[in-house]
Amino acid sequence: MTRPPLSELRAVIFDVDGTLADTERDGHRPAFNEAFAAAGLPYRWDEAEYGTLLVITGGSRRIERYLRDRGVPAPRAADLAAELHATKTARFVDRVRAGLVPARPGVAEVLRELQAAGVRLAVATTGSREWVMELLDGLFGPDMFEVVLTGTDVPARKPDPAVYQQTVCRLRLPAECVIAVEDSAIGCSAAVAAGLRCMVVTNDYTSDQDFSGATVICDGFARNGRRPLGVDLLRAACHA
Ligand code: XBP
Ligand code: MG
Repeated sequence: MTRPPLSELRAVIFDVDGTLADTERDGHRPAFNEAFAAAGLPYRWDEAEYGTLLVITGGSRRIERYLRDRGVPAPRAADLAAELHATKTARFVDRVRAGLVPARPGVAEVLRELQAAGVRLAVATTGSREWVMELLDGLFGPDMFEVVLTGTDVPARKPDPAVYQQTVCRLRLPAECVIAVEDSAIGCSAAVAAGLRCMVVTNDYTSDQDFSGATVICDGFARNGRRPLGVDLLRAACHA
């Protein structure tokens, strides 16, 4: 899709899991495993298997699919998944409060740089509201993001574009003035389907994915002492 060049970048919408914070491998994954253990279930997701399960967005849906694949019948799988996910969420919040879920290196500097340049900041995530606000407030302070929409707030999770469409709507800006920052192909598809440009900042779980819809792809916000990605790069992305 060819988009007209921008005269001005007005807002950036960030994904959370894998983008603003390193949540998945050492945050959500152990919390899921603690929930299985607390329920007396034998399931444990190791790092590699968890990576394959990330194609199913939404923790409750992820558990439900896993249970279905192991022969648990549909209604029981849905109920059990909801129960397990409630425990998982509580365990994940414990990890957040204990400071075990870090921001990605360099991302706080990028946020501050954008804020200082007058660019509005928002969040569009598939994660659940019960933990998202606590994590964002703890990592970046309570006033960093003007709009935060979560998987709890929308009828369908990424790659459905709903969370991006609603975030753009809340910002009251045309999509052409906004760029999304994502870590995964699923998230990038959601942003592009909402009419947004998308910068992808990959991580270990996503570096091999197909980002054909992305405007810019990089592998970190800051590395080897180099200046973090900031306003200049995001502006360049908008003109690509
Ligand atoms: C994130 C997700 C979430 C998290 C777990 O995707 O799919 O399900 O893995 O959080 P994205 P919950 O980064 O594309 O938004 O357990 O709260 O769903
Ligand atoms: Mg993500």
